Order: sequence, then structure tokens, then C-alpha cells
Amino acid sequence: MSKKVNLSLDQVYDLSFQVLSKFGLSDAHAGAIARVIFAGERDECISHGVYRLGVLAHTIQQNHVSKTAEPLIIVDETSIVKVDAQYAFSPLAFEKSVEQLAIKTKQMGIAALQINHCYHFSALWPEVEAIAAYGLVGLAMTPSHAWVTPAGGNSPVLGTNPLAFSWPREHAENPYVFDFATSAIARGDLELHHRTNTDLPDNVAIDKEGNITKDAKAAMDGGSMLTFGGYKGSALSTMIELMSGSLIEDLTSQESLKLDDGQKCTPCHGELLLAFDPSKFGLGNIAKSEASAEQLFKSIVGQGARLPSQRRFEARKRSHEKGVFISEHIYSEIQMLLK
Ligand code: NDP
Ligand code: PYC
Repeated sequence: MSKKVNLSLDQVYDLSFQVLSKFGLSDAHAGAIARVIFAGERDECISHGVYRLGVLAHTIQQNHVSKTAEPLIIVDETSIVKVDAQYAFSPLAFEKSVEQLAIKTKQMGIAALQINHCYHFSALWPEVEAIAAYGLVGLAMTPSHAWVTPAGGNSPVLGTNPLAFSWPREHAENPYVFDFATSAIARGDLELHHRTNTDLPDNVAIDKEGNITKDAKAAMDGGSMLTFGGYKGSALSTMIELMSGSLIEDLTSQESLKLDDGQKCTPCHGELLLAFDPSKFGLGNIAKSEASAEQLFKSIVGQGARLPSQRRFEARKRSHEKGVFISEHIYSEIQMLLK
């Protein structure tokens, strides 16, 4: 068991902000990203917490990402809010436009937020949770880099392509939220296995000969990752390429990896978010819709199964009380970034 460093949540935010500022990001970008990293670490989503700072610093150093660009938001008569992130990181683009998405959704019943030209590294649950906070149902998806071989194929084409969903629950402490990579393991987790030299779970990656491997290095050096759920995950992942790549005229995971040209930066592409207003769907009886959803959740937890995000919400409470525990190794790497 590696040693851990205990930090308060304020320290996590401050540390993240300091690193990002030191690497030249504007206060607006450093703040938006630090909030996302803070949320990841707080909810014990280690692959998308402070570990990301090293990858972000590396990406900034390659001089492609804009450190200061303000997102350009277009709101017109359609139900699609369009944001051009101008090749900066995505969190500020989302923060600045989510309210417009909520307004449009409440006007039209259903609306979309299309973010183009962003460097994307973050987990999607903070975004769908933000949509649920407006009392709306949310769905979010984004491509990544082509690290994942489609089911039945032999070379990587798809990204790790996360899909996140939220359902607001007026009478519960938290919304119903799930957020997962459509690859059998997230790239961040694969990288963490590589760093700690620990075995991968079964059936998540193949080596360069196409054999299933538990060796993260073999998966990264000429091998690739697999989709979850075989051909079903492969189809979902392809849908995400189409919806948040082709449809919004932004890069697919293949194109993002090509643009990267071996520099190992955070992927650069777009993101699509959809929001639905429950009060505008159905037949006019929102209480019936809410009761039906609550009955469903009760039937799931009533038999001992857990809802997705339950672990995260419990971690959140714990972190507010006790702070977070970061591996000494990752902590010292962050300290090096500040030198
Ligand atoms: P996990 O497999 O850790 O979790 C997926 C979801 O399933 C979570 O909502 C989780 O809730 C839930 N879950 C886990 N175990 C159970 C269980 N036993 N019963 C019910 N629900 C369960 O996520 P991934 O590793 O696939 O993804 C991690 C993160 O990586 C995501 O947040 C994703 O957005 C991010 N990512 C980002 C990418 C990008 O390009 N920006 C690319 C790929 C991934 P809980 O958290 O409570 O366990
Ligand atoms: O964990 O797969 C991942 C990932 C890709 C981009 C950001 N996170």
C-alpha cells in the first residue's frame, strides 16, 4: 500500500489552480478546471482528479491549446446552443453555457448544447449533475482518442467515449446519475495500472498480437483497449463518435489521435449534451412520472442492488469531513510541477 498525503478540499482546489496558473492558463480557465479536478478528487474518481494535472501540464507545454480563449456562445431561434471553445479546455465552455441550455430546454422541452473545438479531459458526471440541478434530465457524450478496437475488429478506431445520464429527483438527496467509459476500462485507469505496475482486470485490453493481456504496458505499446459488453458497447461507442463527432462537425477519436501526432496530449474534439424538461413530456401529470421513477429506484435498491453514483455520493460526504488521500507519488509529481 503506497503512502498517502491527506489534503483538505480547499487545498485540492488551490493546488490545482496554482499548477494551472503556473502553466499560463487564465484565471477563468484555471478556476473552471480546478473545480472539475476538485470534484473528481472529492468523489474519489482518482483517474479524473489531481492525477490529471500532469497530463494537462504536458498538453499545455505542447503549445496547441489556448490558455486564454473565451468560449463563443451562439444562441439563436433553434433549440441548439452552440459554443466554440476556440481550442481551449472544455470546462469553461460548459460552465458558461449550461444556463443557456437550461433556459432553452425550459422553453422548448428538449434542447442540446454543442461544444466544438475543445481539449477534453474531464469526467462527465459534474456536467449532467449540473443539468439535473435545473430539474432537467441530462445526457452527455464525447469522443476521445482512438485507443479502442471495435468488437470483432483488429485495430483501434473508437475512443473510450464516455456516456453520462442524470435524472433529477426532487424528493431525494441526490439525482440518479451514471457516467461510464464505453471502453471496458477508462484510459485514465489503464494509465494508473501502468504507473503502479498492477494487473489489468480480465478482458479489457489486447496486446499487439491481438491476445487478451493484463499488462497495461502491452496494451499501450502497440496493443489496444476493448469496448465493454462486446458488440453492444462497440455500437454505443460508434453512436458517440457519430453524435458528438460527425453530427456536430467536429473530430472523431481517429481524427483527434491523428491531430495529436504522437504528442500524447489530451484529446481535442467536441461534446454533445442533451437536456429534457420532465414537465413538458408525458401527459401533464408530472407527479405520476416522478412516482413511477421513484418506484423503479425502490425496486432496484430494495433487492440489495445499488444505484450508480451511490459510491461517489458517499465518498463526497467522507471527503467533506476528512479531506482526501492522495498517493505520495502523485503528490510529489504535482509539487514538481510547481517548481
Ligand atoms: P466506472 O466503471 O468506475 O463507473 C461507471 C458508472 O457505474 C458510475 O456511475 C458508477 O457509480 C457505476 N457503478 C459502478 N459499480 C456499480 C455497481 N456495482 N452498481 C451500480 N452502479 C455501479 O466508470 P469508468 O471507469 O467507465 O469511467 C470513469 C470516468 O472516466 C467517467 O466519469 C467518465 O466520464 C470518464 N471518462 C472521460 C473520458 C473523456 O474523454 N473525457 C473518456 C472516458 C472516461 P460510482 O461512481 O458510484 O461507482
Ligand atoms: O479516461 O478514457 C479516459 C479519458 C480520456 C480522456 C479523458 N479521460
